[in-house]
Amino acid sequence: MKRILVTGGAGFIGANFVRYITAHTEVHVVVVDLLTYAGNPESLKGLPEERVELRIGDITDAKLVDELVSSVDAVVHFAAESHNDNSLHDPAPFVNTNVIGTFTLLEAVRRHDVRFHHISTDEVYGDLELDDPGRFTETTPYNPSSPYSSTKAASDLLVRAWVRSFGVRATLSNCSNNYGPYQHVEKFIPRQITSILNGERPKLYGAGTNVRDWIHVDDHSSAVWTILQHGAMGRTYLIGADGEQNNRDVLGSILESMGHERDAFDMVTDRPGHDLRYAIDASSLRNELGWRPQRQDFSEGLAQTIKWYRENRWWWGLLKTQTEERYSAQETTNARALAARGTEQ
Ligand code: NAD
Ligand code: TDX
Repeated sequence: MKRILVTGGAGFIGANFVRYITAHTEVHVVVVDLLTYAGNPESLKGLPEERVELRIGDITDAKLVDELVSSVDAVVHFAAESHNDNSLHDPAPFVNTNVIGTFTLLEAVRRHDVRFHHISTDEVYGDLELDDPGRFTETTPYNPSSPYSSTKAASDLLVRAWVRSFGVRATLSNCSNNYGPYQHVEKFIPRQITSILNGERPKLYGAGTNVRDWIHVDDHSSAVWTILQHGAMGRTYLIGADGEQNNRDVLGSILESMGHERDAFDMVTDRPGHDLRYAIDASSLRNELGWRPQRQDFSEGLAQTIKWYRENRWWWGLLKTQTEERYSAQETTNARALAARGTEQ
């Protein structure tokens, strides 16, 4: 593999993956990114120009996608609308980018017989009960809850169908919740860190008992690179690092390591349809491909992430104001939606 196309490479995980590839391989990377509210070319700052090329464009643009795909050995597909809260307020871009965008890429890789790796989420499996001893595996039935996760599920199924029907050389991975540098401040961990840095109280949805399975973004990158090199065609791999914690505990740790009381937060209206618990069994990836996470010390990863946001206000300062304005508007709509649901029952 000499030259790869990374879709969504100016987003959180995509940019970290491009950084990982640049540091650990000789591969030349072409990034295609629409630079939506979530994309930031500054996230690729400092990378060697002769190794990393940014093309601003839409993955639903079939002509552009065809041109880009025809010039590479593999495509790693991160581009997506990725935030559950936004999908509850305006699902249209989720259907467009996540479903039509993936379809457009699949048609191009089919035409040019190019290797494809599809990035997806554990949310396609729905949620687990808090007291369920089980975890998601590659054979757990799909049962997505939100417009976001249902469009990701749809995109996964398209990839599987293109493998089966057309022999497209593709692999898929479904990863748990990522954290690390360059994550948009709309997401849980950076939202809380940046609120505290701004002297504002963090906001916990509902009782904060919902569980997420946290993985450092560098471990996601190494897993994807392993699958790209050694994955079996048509296979789905689950990526996770045994990092289950409830939101209240994560927020307590953030507050504590920033010098505040663990309970110095506000409880706010819950997310409608809020998934209870995600948990990944990544044993296929470990046993079959020999992958191991290297960043499992959550306290250390969190401390480094807090340090990054503390030192890089230039990257998130403007985004923060816009994001909190959007959240204020969404909170009113959520409260109405929950109240309406209550009266129906
Ligand atoms: P992100 O929102 O930070 O980045 C998405 C990127 O895609 C942005 O740069 C955006 O500009 C770009 N994009 C959006 N629409 C586009 C379009 N039509 N054409 C071209 N580019 C477009 O998302 P992220 O958190 O980095 O997630 C990346 C991928 O990983 C997604 O597919 C997501 O479903 C998946 N994933 C995320 C997590 C997580 O915890 N964040 C976990 C598992 C899987
Ligand atoms: O302010 C908040 N308060 C809060 O309690 C925010 C933004 C979130 N939460 C809760 C909701 C979730 O239980 O924190 C948890 C994590 O929330 P998000 O960061 O929005 O992530 P989640 O909804 O779990 O989805 C993430 O992981 C799977 C990514 O955003 C998805 O792209 C990925 O597929």
